[in-house]
Amino acid sequence: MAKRVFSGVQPSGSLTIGNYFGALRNFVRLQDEAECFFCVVNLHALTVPQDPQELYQRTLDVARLFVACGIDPNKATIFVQSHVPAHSEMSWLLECTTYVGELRRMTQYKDKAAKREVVTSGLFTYPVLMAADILLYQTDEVPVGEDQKQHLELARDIAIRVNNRFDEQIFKVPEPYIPPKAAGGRIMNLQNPLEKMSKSAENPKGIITLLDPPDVIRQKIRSAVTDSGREIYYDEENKPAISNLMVIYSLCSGKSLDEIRDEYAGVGYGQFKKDLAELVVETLRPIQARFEELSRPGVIEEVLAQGKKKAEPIAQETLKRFQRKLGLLPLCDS
Ligand code: AQP
Repeated sequence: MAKRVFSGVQPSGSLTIGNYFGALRNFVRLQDEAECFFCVVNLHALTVPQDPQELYQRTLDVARLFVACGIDPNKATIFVQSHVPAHSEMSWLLECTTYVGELRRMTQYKDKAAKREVVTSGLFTYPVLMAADILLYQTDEVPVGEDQKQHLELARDIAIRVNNRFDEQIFKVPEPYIPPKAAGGRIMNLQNPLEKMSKSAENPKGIITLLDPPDVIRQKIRSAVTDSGREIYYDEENKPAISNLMVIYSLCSGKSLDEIRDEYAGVGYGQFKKDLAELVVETLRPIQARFEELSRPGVIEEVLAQGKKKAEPIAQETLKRFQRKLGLLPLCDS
């Protein structure tokens, strides 16, 4: 049987090239070799305040971008998290098997909580909802960027704990698929190369979104910070800004980091940035064109309705099985 793949993306902002290279591009590759479930995780986005109209629109836009980036709804199941209530139900059951100490160790929680005055309990328990998303589908592999590694380890720990408790496999123990940093696993912010490029970043100059117009992309790359010196070579520690731009160049062009270093020996940052901007524009051009086509009313809504139909029975089966194991009384007709 083909392996099963699950991954999700939050509609918490306009998707960035970090989301694309770290996650979406691998989703496209995996759809030909696995049974794939790709979810717009709108419940996760609620862990921080969202404008309702924007959340609604972004949920549709993330689904459109899935397809625009090359995910084929005839090969992979694309759906919205809140359309399958089993995610919320499973999350509660797993919260009751997860320790507060485990959640306190999550670095993403610590980072996000440190930036806010008010922290919701949803932000704290977010990794449990993510575990529920993954475990409901008996997932073999989860393609994610490096920032999600710790959450995935927690999902594995929860699955192992539940399986051990009942001495049988209630959940498959999922494996992560995380590209190395130089292959897109962690694209950094253009204004602060020590920080991850995040779609919810406060300063839009530091991120390139998949829907940025060409001139905006050119401007953002032109004003990207660089390191001292004018040589172009990959050195994450001493030249984090240029190393990040080289990774983006490599991912857009297919050239290795060594080839790029040789090509730009003695050329300087200005020309390198100009060429990089054109490469990014050309990489995003077909995605943006396809996105426009998918904006016709009803098109993506139909994809999502079909996706829910395929996802829900699988999620329900796992949920029911776990509920029975826990001693929850079933309805007499279920
Ligand atoms: N900078 C990045 N480089 C590589 N991969 C990345 N991902 C996110 N940022 C980068 C990967 O994209 C997928 C979807 O992410 P998510 O929506 O679940 O949330 P996130 O990881 O918190 O992504 P953001 O963009 O940073 O969102 P906000 O700003 O809302 O927190 C994941 O596989 C992630 O690893």
